[in-house]
Amino acid sequence: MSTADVAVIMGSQSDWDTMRHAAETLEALKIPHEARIVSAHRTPERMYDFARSAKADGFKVIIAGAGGAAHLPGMVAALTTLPVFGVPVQSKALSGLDSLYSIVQMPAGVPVGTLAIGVAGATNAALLAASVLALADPALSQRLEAWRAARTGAVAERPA
Ligand code: RP5
Repeated sequence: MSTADVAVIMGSQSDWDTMRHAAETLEALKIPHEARIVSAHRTPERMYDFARSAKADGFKVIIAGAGGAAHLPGMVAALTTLPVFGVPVQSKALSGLDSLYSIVQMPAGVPVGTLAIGVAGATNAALLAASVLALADPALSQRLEAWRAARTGAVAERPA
C-alpha cells in the first residue's frame, strides 16, 4: 500500500529531467506522489506488477512519461482503469514526435490522456492530476485555484 495519490512513472532514468517537472508541480500543490522507473521494454514484469496493483496500492492517478517507442502509458492503461496521463518525452532522433505518436493514437476502449511533448506536458499532467483529485478534495481545489491565480498574477501587462 502506498500513501501517494499519484504515481509518476517513467521508462528510464533519462526521462527524469522531464518528469521531475511533474513531481515538482505535485510537490508545489502538496499532492502526495511517488516517482518510479518502470520500463515497458526493459522491465516488462515490473510494469505489469505495478499497473496491476496500482489501484489496490492506493494510487488514484498515474502519470507515465516515455520517449521513442513510448509504449509505457498505453500498456499501463491496458492493465488498469485508473486515469493515465501520458507524457511524450522529447527524444534526440525525432524530437519527441515518435514519443507523441506512440502515445496519442490509442485504440478506442483504452484511454490515455496525452499531453504535450516535454516539460510542458509533464507540468500539465500534474495539473490535470490535481484537477481530478480536487473534485473530491476541497482543500486541494483551493490550492489549485491559488496556483492558477498566481500564474495569472505573474503576467505583466507590458513587456519589460
Ligand atoms: C524509453 O527509451 C525511455 O522512456 C526513454 O525516453 C528512451 C531512452 O532511454 P535510455 O536509453 O536513455 O535509457 O524507453
